[in-house]
Amino acid sequence: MTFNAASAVAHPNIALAKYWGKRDGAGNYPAVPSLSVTLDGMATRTTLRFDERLSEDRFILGNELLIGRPLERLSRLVDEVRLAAGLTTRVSVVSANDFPTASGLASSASGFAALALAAVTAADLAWTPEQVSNLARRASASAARSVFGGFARLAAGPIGSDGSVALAAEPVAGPDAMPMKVVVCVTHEGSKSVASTDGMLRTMASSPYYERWLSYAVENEAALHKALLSGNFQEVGELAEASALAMHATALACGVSYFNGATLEALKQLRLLRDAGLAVYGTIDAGPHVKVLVRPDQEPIVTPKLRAIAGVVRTIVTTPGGAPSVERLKKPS
Ligand code: 2P0
Repeated sequence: MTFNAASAVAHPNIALAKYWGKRDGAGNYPAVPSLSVTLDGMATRTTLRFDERLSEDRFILGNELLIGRPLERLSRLVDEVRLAAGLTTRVSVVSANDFPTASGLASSASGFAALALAAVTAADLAWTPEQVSNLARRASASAARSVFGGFARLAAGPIGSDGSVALAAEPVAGPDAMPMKVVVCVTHEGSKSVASTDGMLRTMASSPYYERWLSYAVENEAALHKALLSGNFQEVGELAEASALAMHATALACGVSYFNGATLEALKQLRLLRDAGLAVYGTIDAGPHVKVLVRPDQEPIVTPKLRAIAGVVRTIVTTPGGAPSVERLKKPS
């Protein structure tokens, strides 16, 4: 019996310039470019084993055995690896996040990045990070960015492709390029109300502001990219908050809402802290949590104020992080 197994650890990323919306047709290509920071301090660990005794793929996420659509989505990614490696063997996968799953804390980004890396390594494919990123993107576009550490960019996808054009994220700058802390304000411990893919598809189909979002997101990402490379923290923060607000306004206009009361309260507190002279900026993904960008020297002042906001359950202080890691596992003796 062959023994092919690998274990990967990947970190979530937070888009500073947001991806929201897909190209029409196959391939899961984003309609807009996005730019993210990968975070230390939160991780998904995934162990994958090709196992000839199995007749079906078996995935355990946390303590849950996956069935139905979530299982099919994971199996589809592994199918691409099997095809490339000439394998038909089913896999057993055990994956765990050390932070809430499917709640807007980018667990699909770290989850699919870790799965892609573990599957490619276990199958003995000598793929480049770009190939792994392209594989992860097809499952979940934000995952393409978590294949890289530091700051990473994912371009918009081609128009009218049948899905066969490769599109990977690209590293833009290392984790030390812009000193910052990202304080995650957790405002709810459960799952989010609308899955991101569904929220995106509804926004594309019925938001009156979607066309404007498409052009705005391109301008915002280009400006943010430039501000990052020139080391202008304030401009990066302002553009990141603007991207998140524009994305959520576009979604809200057709009834796709991710905010709760604490989300709005946290945004208000950020405005008050800025009025008091602190450089703090918020960003929100497909969930109610607010991630706050702050200069490292101001973080000890800001975090207690964030924790005191009504509805903030807890805070997680993170820094820009490194690329994922992977190890091939040896057969137990
Ligand atoms: C992002 N989000 O750029 C944006 C901002 C959430 C808000 O990418 O459909 O799980 O699997 O490609 O990547 C979340 O959506 O969506 C996301 P799919 P994904 O991080």
